[in-house]
Amino acid sequence: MPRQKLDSTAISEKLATVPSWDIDAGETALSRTFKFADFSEAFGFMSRAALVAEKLDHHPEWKNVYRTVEVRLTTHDAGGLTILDFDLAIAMDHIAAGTGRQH
Ligand code: H2B
Repeated sequence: MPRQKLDSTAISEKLATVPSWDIDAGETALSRTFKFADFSEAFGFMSRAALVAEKLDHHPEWKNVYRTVEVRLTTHDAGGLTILDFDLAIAMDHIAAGTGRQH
C-alpha cells in the first residue's frame, strides 16, 4: 500500500532517514531547498529526479530559479505523507550528492 497515508509515529521514524528535509506543522509535506553550482547542475538534478519520479509514479511540486530548486513532496491521492514521499526524498538526496550542489 505505497499510497497509504502514514501516521505520526511512522512519520517520526521515517524523518530520521531524511534529516535535510523539513516537515510542515500538519505533517502533510516534506520540503527541501537545493542550491547547485549553476543552472546546468540544477537542471541536471531535475532531469534525473524526473526519471525517478516517473518510475515511482510519484511526482514532486518544485520550483527552479537559476541554480536553486525548491522541492515540496506530498501525496495528493492520500492527502498527506506516504512512503513514496520518503522514497523520492532519499532518491533526490542521492542525486544531489553526486552533483555540484553547494548547500
Ligand atoms: N504524485 C504525487 N506527488 N501524489 C500523488 O498522489 C500522485 C502522484 N498520484 N503522481 C499519481 C501520480 C496518480 O495520479 C497516478 C494516476 O498514479
